[in-house]
Amino acid sequence: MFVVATAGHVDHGKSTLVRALTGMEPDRWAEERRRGMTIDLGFAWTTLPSGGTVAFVDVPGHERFVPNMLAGVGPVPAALIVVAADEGWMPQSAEHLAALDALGVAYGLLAVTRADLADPGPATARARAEIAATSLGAVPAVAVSGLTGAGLPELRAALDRLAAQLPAPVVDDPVRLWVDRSFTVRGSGTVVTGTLGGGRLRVGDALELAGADEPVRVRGLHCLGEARPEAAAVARVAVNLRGTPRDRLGRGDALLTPDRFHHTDLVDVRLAGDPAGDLPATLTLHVGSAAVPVRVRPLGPDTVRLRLARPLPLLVGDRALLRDPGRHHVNGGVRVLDVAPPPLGRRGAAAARSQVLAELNGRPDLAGELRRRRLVRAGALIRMGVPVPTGRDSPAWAVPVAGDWLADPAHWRQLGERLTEEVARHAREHPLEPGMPVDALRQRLALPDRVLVEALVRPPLRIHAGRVGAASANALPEPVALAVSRVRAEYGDRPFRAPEADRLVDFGLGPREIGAAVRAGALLRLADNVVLLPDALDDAVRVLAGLPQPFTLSAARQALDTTRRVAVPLLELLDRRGATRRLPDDARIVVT
Ligand SMILES: Nc1nc2c(ncn2[C@@H]2O[C@H](COP(=O)(O)OP(=O)(O)OP(=O)(O)O)[C@@H](O)[C@H]2O)c(=O)[nH]1
Ligand SMILES: [Mg+2]
Repeated sequence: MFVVATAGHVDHGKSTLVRALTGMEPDRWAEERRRGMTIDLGFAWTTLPSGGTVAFVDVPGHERFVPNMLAGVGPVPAALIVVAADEGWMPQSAEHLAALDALGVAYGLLAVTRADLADPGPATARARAEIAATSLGAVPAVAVSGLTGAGLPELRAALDRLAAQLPAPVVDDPVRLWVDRSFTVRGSGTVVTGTLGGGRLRVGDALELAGADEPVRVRGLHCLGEARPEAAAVARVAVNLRGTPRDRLGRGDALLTPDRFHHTDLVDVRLAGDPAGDLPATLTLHVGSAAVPVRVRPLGPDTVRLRLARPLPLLVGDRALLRDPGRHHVNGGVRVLDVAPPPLGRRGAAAARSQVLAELNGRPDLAGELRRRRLVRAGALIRMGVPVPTGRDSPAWAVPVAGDWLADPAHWRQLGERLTEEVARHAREHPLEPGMPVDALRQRLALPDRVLVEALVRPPLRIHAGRVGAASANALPEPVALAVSRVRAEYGDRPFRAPEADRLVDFGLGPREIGAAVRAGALLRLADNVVLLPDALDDAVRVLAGLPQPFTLSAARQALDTTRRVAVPLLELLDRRGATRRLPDDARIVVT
């Protein structure tokens, strides 16, 4: 199927022509038929000589209804421009053409209608000249009469040729169906219609709807009045939604493949039209079938930041249009450069941003995004419309550094260096701690995710017990090593005597130092403030094994030449380690 939108001044014969081509009535409303004027979008379709189908989105020409016209042409890539032979080029001919141009519509046809009333020559010449200067370029022209039917076969043939020129739709693309109508069908519930420009819809699909917490389900699908299990782009579709109240959505909403779009209310765009400095502070942004008020902040000569009154699912590269509703003026098209732009807080940030934007062209550019964002999730980029290659063909810098995080290679290297510095600094400032806590590092490096810290740790650094330190974390900090060596010097020949609390203080062994020494295996802690040199355990077993078995606590104390303060916890430790066993009468034996 191929979809084409009409365009042209009021009363120039658009609806009459669609009616003559399709036999269907595009003016759906009684009021439209009473007034002989299109107010809202109309839909009709027919089979072309080739056997293909063309669906028309018929738009109103009256200047009051330009927003409706824009909702109709927004999602449609081809236009049938209608000019009346007897009236020629008129204001809304120009405004509609400006809109098509702003949206970058590249495929079209000119139909000069009411050719039974006047010579179509002058109107044709003028219209072709106007159209040639736009994104449509040179278009074929056909003189027709909706009244007599003259020229209709030629027009049908021209529509067939136009259809053959259109680029093939990408049916693997995610779905972004801009809703142009919503209504209720008795017994079925809410139905929305739209032009499916890419992707595929199936009955049963779950789709995302901005502002809804839950996905909406496709209960039924119709294409051109026929029920279908599935519809692939390009197609006019009517989607019956399960359990979605009619007032939950309408024109300007979009049904989306879940998790594939970023809803944004802030975009940086390039202007093709009025210069940034000439734009009023508030305008209306038209994109797809949506029309949203925006605040305009000029950044460069042809770049602006737009703050949208409500978020839209926009992608890098999207074309949209700015219009001043008060002045009936299409200010021009815009091309979306960034759907997640950085805040402009600092002084000079706007100027710097304008330089960045000057380099962008709206074509998704993964390497550039990584350079600018430095660290970003692949999923986030995909939702912005920047494809991320996967599999064997992807370049090394497009492979996630952790989870689905992608990093600019230079930035990642720098982060690795900073991590090493931070760990070294932490070791200097907290010599007794066994490394820097991962979360403290995460904050220090302003990283959004702990897995990034983990991925940055390289030998000789390592993560142990939630901290990042040197792999040789067993090495003692210098002051503690000194204290331990003094213990050894003083107690080496009486290994079962533990220094009293005040001696520990003399040595400089407070609770933290003792903790560090114990973790490093330089001291053995039997109880609070009761420490021995680590070889004491093996020595004790040897001494105790020399005693008549079983032996009492008092015999052990004497043999070890120590006090109860040491003997009691020492024997308990040996019990726990299975070196000794305590018998029911409290005597012990050495387990051999
Ligand atoms: N003689 C003659 N009259 C025509 C022709 N086409 C349209 N008309 C008449 O022109 C008037 C306007 O036609 P429409 O088809 O409603 O025009 P339109 O472009 O759809 O108008 P809007 O939707 O309001 O913008 C009607 O009275 C039609 O009967 C034609 O080819 N020949
Ligand atoms: Mg009409």
